This record gives sequence, structure tokens and C-alpha cells, in this order.
Amino acid sequence: MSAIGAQAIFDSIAKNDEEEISLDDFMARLSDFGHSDQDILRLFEFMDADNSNTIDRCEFINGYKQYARATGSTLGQEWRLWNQLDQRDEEDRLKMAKLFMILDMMEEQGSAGEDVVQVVEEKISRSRRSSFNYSGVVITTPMALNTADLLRQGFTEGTPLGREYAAMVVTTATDIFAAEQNVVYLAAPTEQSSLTIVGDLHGSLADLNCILNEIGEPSPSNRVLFNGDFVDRGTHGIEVLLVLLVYKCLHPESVHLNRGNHEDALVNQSYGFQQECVQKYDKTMFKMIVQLFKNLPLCAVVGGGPANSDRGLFVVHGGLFSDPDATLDSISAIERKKYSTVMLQTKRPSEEDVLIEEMLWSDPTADGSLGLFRSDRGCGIEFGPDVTVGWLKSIGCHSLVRSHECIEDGCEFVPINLPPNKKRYSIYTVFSASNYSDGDNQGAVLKYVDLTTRPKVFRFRSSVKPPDHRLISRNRMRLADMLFRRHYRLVKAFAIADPEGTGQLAPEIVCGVLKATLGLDITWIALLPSLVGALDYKDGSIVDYNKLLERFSSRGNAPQKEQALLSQMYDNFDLLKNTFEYWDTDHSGGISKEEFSVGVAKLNELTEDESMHLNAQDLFDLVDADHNGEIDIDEFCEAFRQGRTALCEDIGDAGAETMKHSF
Ligand SMILES: [Mn+2]
Repeated sequence: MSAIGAQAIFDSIAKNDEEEISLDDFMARLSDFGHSDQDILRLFEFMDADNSNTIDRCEFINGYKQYARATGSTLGQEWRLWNQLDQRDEEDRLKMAKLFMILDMMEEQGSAGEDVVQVVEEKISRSRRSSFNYSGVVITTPMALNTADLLRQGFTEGTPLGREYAAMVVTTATDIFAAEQNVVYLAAPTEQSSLTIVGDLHGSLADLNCILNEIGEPSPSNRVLFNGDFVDRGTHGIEVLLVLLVYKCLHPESVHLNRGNHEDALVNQSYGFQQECVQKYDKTMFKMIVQLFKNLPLCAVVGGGPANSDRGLFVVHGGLFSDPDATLDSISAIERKKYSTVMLQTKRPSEEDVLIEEMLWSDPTADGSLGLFRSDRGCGIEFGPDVTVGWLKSIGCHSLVRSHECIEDGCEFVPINLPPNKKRYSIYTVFSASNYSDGDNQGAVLKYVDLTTRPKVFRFRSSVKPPDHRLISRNRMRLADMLFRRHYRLVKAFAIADPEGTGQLAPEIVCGVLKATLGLDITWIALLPSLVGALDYKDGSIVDYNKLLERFSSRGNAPQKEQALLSQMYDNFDLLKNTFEYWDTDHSGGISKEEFSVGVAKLNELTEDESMHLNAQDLFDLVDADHNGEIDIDEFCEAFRQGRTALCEDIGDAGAETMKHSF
């Protein structure tokens, strides 16, 4: 990971894509971080191994790695923290999504596809008769070859596509996908018929434009495979999706779409795409698109088998699966249209559902550990290189190409070094949404012209790179927020680590508690000073962990029981808030005690650890300060918002200040 971070930093310092960094460029860039000229000069000399007065890429990466090892804290470290905070966030949102499902998803499932299509067709014929003053793209049957171009241009200028045309594109594409198999088999790429693989786009029209401007229009000689996660998070999910669907309609044999974990009604509910659909079109449109998602193929096999000397690509959004007996045939046999959403919490999922879920959600183990592990995402698994080799071998392929994880420079290549076939097998991760989620990353796509050499990587950034200090202060705010929310768990964890209750622990132990309780595997020791104040790093130094607990608690001087309750509630704040809003159908803002109790009971159902269960009675009494038997949502939210903002601002500045002094 650190080497990849270094690549990106090198690119950002080197001017005009040069392969060398001059002292001036180095100075200019590092001064932004508040380093003294003397420090920068020393670092430059340290990196310039051949004393040529310039640093080339290789020197920079080696130097950076050594420097990172020596200081323990780098921008790469910040990047890692950001990424991990994002994954914890995913886990929380998934919990919320499951809550929503228990509350109302059953209604969604009740609506059969047939009805939706019928309703839509009626609406299409109705609106065709009544479209006046329409300035968007007109879609004909059959579609004109320049439709996708025009549409992309229109969307970029902010002109929407008429509802009837959007519906027409969605239904036409759904029919095409419905006829495809779960596993799409594609011919090996050649110079005359290349294959570009595009990773997560997440509603970024600007990134899609970057990609298509670079690779050109899809065609039989320029095939494109979009590997899932077209929507959610970004603001142009519907536009991105419609452009891809039009390409699919125009070139069904040259354009391919794999389903991603965000092509899922439940996930769309908490990550924004459902709302976007309803705002720009309506709920029927969302239902139609959910229907389309269910028809998307699950994976693709490119080349492979004896005809290609067992060289081929297995392309899937997330990764591999826990079932050792799975085969391409068993994947092909799945009735994919039945799978509508992430694993149902309330009943045992079928083997088929598990297989799909794992293909869409899994990740390779980050440290190359062998075997299968539970995933921190709350869905899917983590699989080792042994699993990858076993699968690739069994299907006559040499490389797994997947997306699903944000990569700092857009793509990551991992050769698998397991005997006896050292380096024959590999994994590519490709991610195509740049500056994703306000973060700081390049996007990339992979272009294959054969199966024997590595693909060409095209990297891009569709918007200006955000300044580094923004990443750092955002990290601090999110971290403070998380410490605040996990306060109750931290209190319990420290009580176990310090059974005597001395309030004093060695820094390594405090770091261990933070790592385990927050699920963040970062260099805590480098962050500790910004959390508890300056540390004495000499042997035998101790940390007063109560300082940390006091700082990240909701009401500094409230009684302990109240503190614990508040923290527990804060931990579940988003869940509770959403539950409240769900019930408050008349938007009166008031929640009765009964409603509150039902909500808390649902929440407890979702929490496996019983010691974390909430007590509805205690919580209600706490929030209902005037004892009138009703809670006000606005007051509830406001109390927490204020605490959260004050705290985040506090640590945000302090953190940014501390970070200035590490490279
Ligand atoms: Mn994904």
C-alpha cells in the first residue's frame, strides 16, 4: 500500500508528467505541509540516492518507503485511515439498510415485474402524446447510432432525458440483459478487438466522460466491460446508468455490464440512488431500474481454457466465494433474477443467494493471508491468494480482475507468489471514480490487447485534486465522530484492559484497545498525541486514558450511567433517527413511548452482542427531559449535532496541526 501511495505522491509532485522531480518542485510541494526548508533539503538529499540533483520515480518510492518506516506516519497512512473509516461506515449503513428492510422492504418485494412493465408502458404511450417544449434527446426505435454521444453531451450540459425515453431505455436494456447468462463468455482480446475494463463509477458522469474521451466510442474493435457499481454516492447515478444502457442497446455484443453490490434496492435506499431516482423521475422508475439490476449478469470469463493456453480473465465486481465446490456451471445455474438484495437478516439465505452476495461483496485479504475470513463490511468474505489460485486454475484463467475497493492511484496489481506456480496468477483491482466520496484518489481503467502482457493502465482525475490538508482534517473529524459514537464500547474495553481501575495504561495497550474497539488498523501511536496530548515516548511512559474518554464523551459532567446511555444512543444515532422519521408519517416530529420501544426492540434484534442492547425505558426517560411522554425528533437531533460539531472542530484543528510535522 505504501508503494502505491508513493506513486500517487510522485505524480502529484512531478511537473508535466515528467519522470523526475527537481529540488524546486520538491520544495514548493513540501512547503505546503509547513516543513522547514532545512528539513526538506535533508529529505531531498536522502531520496536522491545517486546525487543527480533530481529524484526519479524509483528513488522516490524507495526513499518514501524507508522514510515511512522510520516515521510511522505519512500521507499514505492518512489514506489508509480514510479508507478504513469508509469501510466502518459501510458496515453501519448496512445495519441501517437491514433495519429499513425489516420495516418496509416486504412491500417492495410484493410488486411483480409484470405489473411494473405494464404501468410503465401505459405511461409511455400517455406521455408520448403529450410532450411539448421538450429540449432533451429524442430516442427513436431503433436507436440512432449517435444517441449515446448526444445523451452524454446533454447530461453534461444539465439537460435531462424525458421520462418516457428513460423508461424506454431501461426496458429495452432489461430485455437484452434478461437474455444473457449469469456468466458472460467473451473472446480473448486482440489488437483488432481490445477490451477495456472499467471499475466502480458511483454516479460520476465526469469520470465516465474522462474514460470515454480517452478510449473512444465502444465498438466491436473497442469492447468495454463495466464492472459494477454504476450508481450511489455520486450525484449522477441515473445519468451514468442511462448512458451505459444506451451503449448496451447500440452495441450489445461489444458493451457488457456486470452487477455490483450497489445494483441493489436495499443498498440504494441508504446510499442515495433511490432518492436521486425519485427526485429526477419517480418511484416507478426506481422500481423498473431495480428490475433491470436483477437481470444483470454476475461475472465474465475472458479467453481462458486450453485454446488460450489457460490464460484468461475472471471478471467480477467483488471477488470469490466460500463454497469450495462452486463451478462456472453452478454459477450459471443460479436463478439470478430471484436475488433482489443483500442477505435477508430474518431468514436463512439460500446457497445461491450466498454465492451471489459473495461475488458482489467480497475482497481479497489485504495482507495476503491464506484461507477464508469474515469481512468487516458486514457482507461477503475475505479470501486468500490460495483461494484465488484454486479458482483460476479450475476455470483455466490466470488473472482475477475485480473492482469494489477504492485504490489511491486507481488500480492495483498483485502477483500471487505461491509455489509451485510463482507469479503465474494475479489479481487486479480497478476503480474508476476519482476523488471518490470527497476523498483523494485517481480513477483508472485497464485496456487489454492480449492475454500474455499486462494491460495498459489509463489513470485520470476528473476534478482538481483536493489539497492534502483537507484529507487530514476530514480524517480527524470522522475519527472524532467515531470515538464519540464508540465511547460506551471504549469504556468497557478499557475496564477489561485495566481491571484495577488505575486509569493508567502503557501507550501500546491504549493503542491496542483503540484498534480492537474501533476496528481501525492504523499506526495509532502516531495519532495518540492528538487524542490525549503530548506523549513521553521513553520506556515506561503511561497514558491517562480517562483523558481520552472524557474528551470524547457527550456530556462531560453528567452522572456515569447517563453518560453510558447517551453514548450508547449516540452509537445508534443514525439508526434511531431514521427509525423515528419512519414512524413519524405525519411529520409532527413527536414520538410516543410505545413507538420508541418498538424501534429500540427492532434495533436490538440487529445487534448480536447482547451486552450492547439498548434499554428503551431508560433511554426514553433520558431524552424526555420534560416528562410529557413524547420525544421531539428535532430536539433529539439538535442535541447530538451540537456535541458532534463542537468536538469535531476541536480535534480537526488540533489534528491538522499535529500532522503538519510529519511528512
Ligand atoms: Mn462495490
